[in-house]
Amino acid sequence: MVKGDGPILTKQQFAEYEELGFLHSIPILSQDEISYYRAQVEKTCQAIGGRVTRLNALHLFFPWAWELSTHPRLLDCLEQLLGPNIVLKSTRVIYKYGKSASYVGWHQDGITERLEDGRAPAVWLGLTAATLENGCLRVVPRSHRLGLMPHDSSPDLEPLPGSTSAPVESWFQAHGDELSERITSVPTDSASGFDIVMPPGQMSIHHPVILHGSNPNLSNECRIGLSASFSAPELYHGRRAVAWVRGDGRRDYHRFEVIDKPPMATFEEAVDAYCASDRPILFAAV
Ligand SMILES: O=C(O)CCC(=O)C(=O)O
Repeated sequence: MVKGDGPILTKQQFAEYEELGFLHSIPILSQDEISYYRAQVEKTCQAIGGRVTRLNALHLFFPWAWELSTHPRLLDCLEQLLGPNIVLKSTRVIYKYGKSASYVGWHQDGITERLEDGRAPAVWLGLTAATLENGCLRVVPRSHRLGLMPHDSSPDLEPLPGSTSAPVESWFQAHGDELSERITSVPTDSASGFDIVMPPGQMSIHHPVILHGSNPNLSNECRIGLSASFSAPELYHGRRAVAWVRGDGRRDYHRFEVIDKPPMATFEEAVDAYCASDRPILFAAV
């Protein structure tokens, strides 16, 4: 597995992750890489059907998406937080059109697997700038200390024991232009949110219990980012196969199926396979 040439997190950044529950502004992509991956996203969205706003699991179909999600510099950072072995559990490309009402409600990623360990973070890597106006990722600093909270469930998510939130009858009726599959009903004082403003090519890392979301895009330009969830292998207890993206640790020791090679498909084959799969595709309202 290829190793990058940094960036290396400082002691202070470790302490910040522990204390605040997130890190940001970590430079990952060069200008050429930003242009290349952005062009791949645009081409993929067009091929899949035009005004696509959220695509899950592209890394299992498209070689470019695997490369982006396993960029050596990105994995170098994670290795420092997670240890030598890393699995990639899921990815989402979120494409927020200019002047679009789509937003991501406050949620905690860890709710899906009931995971509260900081060695199962998610990253957000921008292919455009992330600004206040275009609805950058927002987090509530230190909220990872609050533990998991009741979430209004997505259709495949059991409520937390003791949760009083009513089941949502129709996800789209209830949440309109909501892009997230997990939304908490905890009233979050928006003033307590920290806006992760970053130039293109930079990355943030957030703890699985931190409350986060993002606002609609009020600007004229699109906002594009990759969100990807990783973990140390011993923390993963899900049923889906996961990609083993770094480390030589024993793979047969775990209960889950391991994918250890990037997809080899041509672009056209990947589009066909993706469209034929059960992956949800969200289209933006016109
Ligand atoms: O891209 C965004 O605005 C939010 C991404 C996010 O919250 C997630 O993928 O869990």
